[in-house]
Amino acid sequence: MKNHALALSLVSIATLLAACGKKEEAPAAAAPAAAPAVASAPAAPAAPSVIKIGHVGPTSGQIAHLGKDNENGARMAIEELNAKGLTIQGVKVKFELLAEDDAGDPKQGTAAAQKLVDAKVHGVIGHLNSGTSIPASKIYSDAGVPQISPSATNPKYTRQGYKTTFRVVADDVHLGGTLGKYSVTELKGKSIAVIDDRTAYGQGVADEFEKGVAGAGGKVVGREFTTDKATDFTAILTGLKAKKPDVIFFGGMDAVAGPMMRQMKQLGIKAKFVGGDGICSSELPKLAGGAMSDGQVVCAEAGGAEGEFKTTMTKFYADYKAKFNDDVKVYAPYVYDSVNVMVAAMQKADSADPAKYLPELAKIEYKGVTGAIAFDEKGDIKNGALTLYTYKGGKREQIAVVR
Ligand code: ABU
Repeated sequence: MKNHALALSLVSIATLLAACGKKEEAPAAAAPAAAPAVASAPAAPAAPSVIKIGHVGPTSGQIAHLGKDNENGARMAIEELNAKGLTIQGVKVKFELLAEDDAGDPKQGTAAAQKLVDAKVHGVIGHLNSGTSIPASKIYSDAGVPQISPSATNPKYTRQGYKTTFRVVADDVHLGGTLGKYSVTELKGKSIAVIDDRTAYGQGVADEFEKGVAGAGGKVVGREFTTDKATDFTAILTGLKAKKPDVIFFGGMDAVAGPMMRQMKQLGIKAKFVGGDGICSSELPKLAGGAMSDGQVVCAEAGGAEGEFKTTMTKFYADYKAKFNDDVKVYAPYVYDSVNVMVAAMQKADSADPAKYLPELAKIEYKGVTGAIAFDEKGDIKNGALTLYTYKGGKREQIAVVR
């Protein structure tokens, strides 16, 4: 009898909502209400008026400049979305950015992820690093919270079987493999040395680089490692110098690559310096302190704009400079696109409920400022691009976009 009355109450609420032109909300919202009278039933909220989007990156520590760049990209997207006055289920929504700092540290990364889950975020953009994105992805997966990384390139990130895990850039198989082949076929490297920082990203991309070199018939004459916090590379560089490398690949970030280049110069090592997206920032010349000669560095961003997207990317760079009085470091446009693609999925689902918009995100076809975004079955961007760069006169200069 009690159950029957409750069932009637639910039907009545659903009828009222239908008459108001609103979608039925989950029974969980209505079930505790015992009052059978339609007139006294509170209107179930059709959509949250505030949609919380988490962002995590290292905004402190050695690569804080990269973390802040990513966070700025998220801020730009959120501010623009709020200015548009979007609605979900007929209700005007406001997007709120919950920005967390993980300092690029795996433990702080999982703590930040748990904090965002506890805050009931509707989705997360991040983290910046592979070493933080990978352990955090389990926390988001367990909570059913969609996560899009704009920059974590270790392949494992999307290969754990989580349905909540997405990335808008190419992975290290593509990145390291392409740079390995390029070092042999285009840079004509005959004696190639490899250094990595032992992080999930640095070691992984260096391994893929080595495979690319071997596949192109090249020779790796030495492999050394350091850490992502090291400042003195004299011992490993001196050891490698004896092997006369004409190319040195570094798997790591720009904050370590800059001082390493300075010490290469001090030791008289004139080899080409090749690296992945972690070194490929607008900040590298400053970090290298004048130790970089024109054309010496070749690096790759794990994305790239071609055709119509050259215009949108160029405009983003200009808008970013106008807003923050600073240059894009690497991944701000990819963060901007990540936020927008997540919100586009919410709009398609007409819901910010992760369970409802996740299927839309998985099959979305979205045109961002960086290019066309659609995901494969793992959550990786389909047909991801790379942009090869060098530096001349202290400025990053594009060589080519490759797929
Ligand atoms: N992809 C370079 C920097 C971020 C990371 O994968 O660790």
